[in-house]
Amino acid sequence: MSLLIKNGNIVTHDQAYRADILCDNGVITTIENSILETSSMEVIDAEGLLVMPGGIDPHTHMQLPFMGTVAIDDFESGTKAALAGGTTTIIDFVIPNPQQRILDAYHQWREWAEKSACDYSFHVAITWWANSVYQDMKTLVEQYGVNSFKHFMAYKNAIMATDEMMIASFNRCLELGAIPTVHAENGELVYHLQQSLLERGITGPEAHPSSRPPIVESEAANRAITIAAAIGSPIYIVHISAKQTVDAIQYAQNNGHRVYGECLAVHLTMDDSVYQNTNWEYAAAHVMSPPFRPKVHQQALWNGLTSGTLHTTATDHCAFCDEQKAMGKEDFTKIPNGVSSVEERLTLLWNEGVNKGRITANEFVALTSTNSAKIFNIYPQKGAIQIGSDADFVLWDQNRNKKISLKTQKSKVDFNIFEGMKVTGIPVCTILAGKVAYRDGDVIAQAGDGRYINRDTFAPYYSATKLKNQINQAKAVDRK
Ligand code: DUC
Ligand code: ZN
Ligand code: ZN
Ligand code: ZN
Repeated sequence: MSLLIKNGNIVTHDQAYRADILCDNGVITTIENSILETSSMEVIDAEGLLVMPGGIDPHTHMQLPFMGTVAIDDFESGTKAALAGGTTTIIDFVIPNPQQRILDAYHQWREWAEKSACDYSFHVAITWWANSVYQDMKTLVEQYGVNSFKHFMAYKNAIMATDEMMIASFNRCLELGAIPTVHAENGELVYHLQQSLLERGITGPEAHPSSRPPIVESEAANRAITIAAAIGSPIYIVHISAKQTVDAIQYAQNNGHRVYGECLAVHLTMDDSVYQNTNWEYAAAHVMSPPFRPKVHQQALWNGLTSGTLHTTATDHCAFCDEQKAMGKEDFTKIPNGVSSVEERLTLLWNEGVNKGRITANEFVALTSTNSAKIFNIYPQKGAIQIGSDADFVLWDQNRNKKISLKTQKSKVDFNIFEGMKVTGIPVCTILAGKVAYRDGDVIAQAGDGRYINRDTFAPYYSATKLKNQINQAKAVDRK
């Protein structure tokens, strides 16, 4: 059956116009002023609504085994929450245990993700280094459509990547046409600060931000950028939360380095006052890394987005219930890190961004969808409303109000850090591959409706670097 979306106001990253859209076999086949409906079409009247490309969340952790527990939203509940929030594609993370073959970990995650209700893809984390890792990276790129590898510069004694590992891996990424990404926090410093806080008897969640101050993030970002620059590789930095990091990225970009920056909807909307709450459960619910920051950093993130220094918004969705958070009751360093927001990202960005005049509706589309599709090389299959693009849409009512609440959320977590927040501008219908996946509070898509998305290599960067190397080599030969 084909799907006809009539009378909508189409908004993409660079256009806004009124047209009808016809979808067949999961892709867009016609975009015209007026398309005649026939009996073989399911028709959606989008009068008064914005029709935008479905959201792409480039950073989620569904059912992640982490810090002695497993994130509560699995690939079914987490992707249903995504659809309810207007997101149609997630890029999650395969995180191998150190010494685990990364190809084995990849297959494990693929199996877990078969129950996804929205489309999905994977970044693969480099948590150790050996010849098998070097080999498996090639297999992942060439046979499994992986074009990005993640490096955790934090989490010492667990998954932390050292400089030596990053140098080897960034080099390998460049050879393969993949992009390295980093969680930028100096893991040695975080460890040191955590121990000294504990030694002073400070054990509660209020210590969490003190153990991970902004300089811990900007130092690591600078170091990762330097390694990438020395190698000649682009780099993507996840969940930037601090002004100093935005400044470091801008400086590198001004010097010709291809640095991409991501920030989280939660960091844009919430500040560090949450850790001062004397209710342990409340403060612990907000423990994530990097932590929430003072307001001045939020402004720097918004400035980074509007100036083009930062490119994407994500969630780092990693949901833990109150009893999981309680694992750190005696020691804040044992509180599982992570918050839930895959369902709220778009509405938060609209409410705080578009409604407050910080970004335009076109920029909203770029920041929630198109830029991620371009950076991770799935544009215009995703992130676009073009003939041949996947028929993934969010139908947006910019005048509808909602109070965010645990009572209506799809996520399995047992609290909502945005409880009671009033927002204006919400998704009323989400369409995945030409089928209604969510409408008016109900998720219609089923487990398994999501498809795995292959991502191709970055030939242009690779060719440019290869060409530069060839020229340098030729020059070296000339000089001999
Ligand atoms: N930060 C979190 O808060 N959770 C998951 C992983 C991470 O880096
Ligand atoms: Zn991270
Ligand atoms: Zn993460
Ligand atoms: Zn509970």
